[in-house]
Amino acid sequence: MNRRTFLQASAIAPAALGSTSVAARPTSTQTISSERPSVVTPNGTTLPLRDVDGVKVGHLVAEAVDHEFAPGLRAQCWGYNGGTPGPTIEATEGDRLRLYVTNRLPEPTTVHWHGLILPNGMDGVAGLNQRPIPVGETFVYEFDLRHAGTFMYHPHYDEMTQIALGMVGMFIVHPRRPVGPPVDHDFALMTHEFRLEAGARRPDPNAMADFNVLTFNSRCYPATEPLVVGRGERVRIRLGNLGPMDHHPIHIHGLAFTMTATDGGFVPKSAQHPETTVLVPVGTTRVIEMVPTEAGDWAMHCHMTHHVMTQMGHRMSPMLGADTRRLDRRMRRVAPDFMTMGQTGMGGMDEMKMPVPRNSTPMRGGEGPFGGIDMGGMFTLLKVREDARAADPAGWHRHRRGRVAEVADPAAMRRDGIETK
Ligand SMILES: [Cu+2]
Repeated sequence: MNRRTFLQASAIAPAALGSTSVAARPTSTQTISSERPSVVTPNGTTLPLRDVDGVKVGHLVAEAVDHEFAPGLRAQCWGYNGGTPGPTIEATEGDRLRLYVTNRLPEPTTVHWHGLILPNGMDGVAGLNQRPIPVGETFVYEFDLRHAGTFMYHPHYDEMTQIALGMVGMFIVHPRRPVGPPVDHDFALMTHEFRLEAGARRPDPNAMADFNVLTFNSRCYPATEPLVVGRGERVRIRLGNLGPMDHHPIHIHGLAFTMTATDGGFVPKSAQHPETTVLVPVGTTRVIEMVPTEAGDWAMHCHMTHHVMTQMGHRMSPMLGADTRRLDRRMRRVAPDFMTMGQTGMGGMDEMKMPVPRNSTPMRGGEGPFGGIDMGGMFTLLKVREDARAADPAGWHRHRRGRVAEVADPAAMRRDGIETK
């Protein structure tokens, strides 16, 4: 495979995205072992690796990418091989890797292989371990994968700018001999955050707080591809956080999971405990495993409430509980469409479909089976189906009769002694 076919292969996925109806397709181009599933990177790709005399050879191209976070929200980001995050690197303990890195950015870069134990000269810290890769130049990294785990990669030159614009990726090294029970699904999800002013074309790399585009694999809900799995199947989700500033407590509904590994290694069975939320601090990976027992559409999201909104303006006065009728009457004399918002909460915002500035999607989530889902940002869906292979990723769970919360029956309320007056 020459460089052009590499680039074509990696360019397919970003172009095809942007809608939740895109099937959660397998992204790996190589079968590493017949017993285990390849890692699926929702909304992402896997780096093609070519065997050359026993060495696995890959090519990363650091470059600007025209990126869509969600329908209606695009930005000029930086990434690898046409996308942010970059392609997931997937190999096996004991492999020797030769990774070429071409720099098509307007400034130097390097790649640091986060969590991997390597010869010092392969560690990628500009100035410390190597000279930076000049603009237009290709450097080569070559090392043995001595240990298995869930790692990441990112630049270690002008980290603030390059990481803030999206230059991150996952690096997965499967163990030679399986650790723990075999899984049926293996997903990789990177949390990230950007500051993108409404209407702006480029994320602000100087932001330190008030990030307003919170993402899984650089997508905001509803553009995050759902994770479709079978009831009773064993599921592994590898979470990685290379965001600039924020740690993310990732919560999954409908099940409990255990953390089986970090980027430091595998967690001994005796130290694993059940959780429903896992904190993924900046600069770490957290691998969780679970066996969903309940079919349904289960929310998976960061539990920081401001991280499940997209481009919400936070610099507004709190209106909750305010009586604004007189204010509204007076304001309408000069501005007939005037309307204050938030007096009863912000829940209806999503459904008002108010005009928004160009290239922005404040708060907007997606359309669910029961109406609007008012969460955007770092939100995705774990769809647990009886038959995951036959399931339509865009479809919704079919509820059994009487198994959905509904308006209460007055006779039943009387019977149960419930009074609402
Ligand atoms: Cu968060």
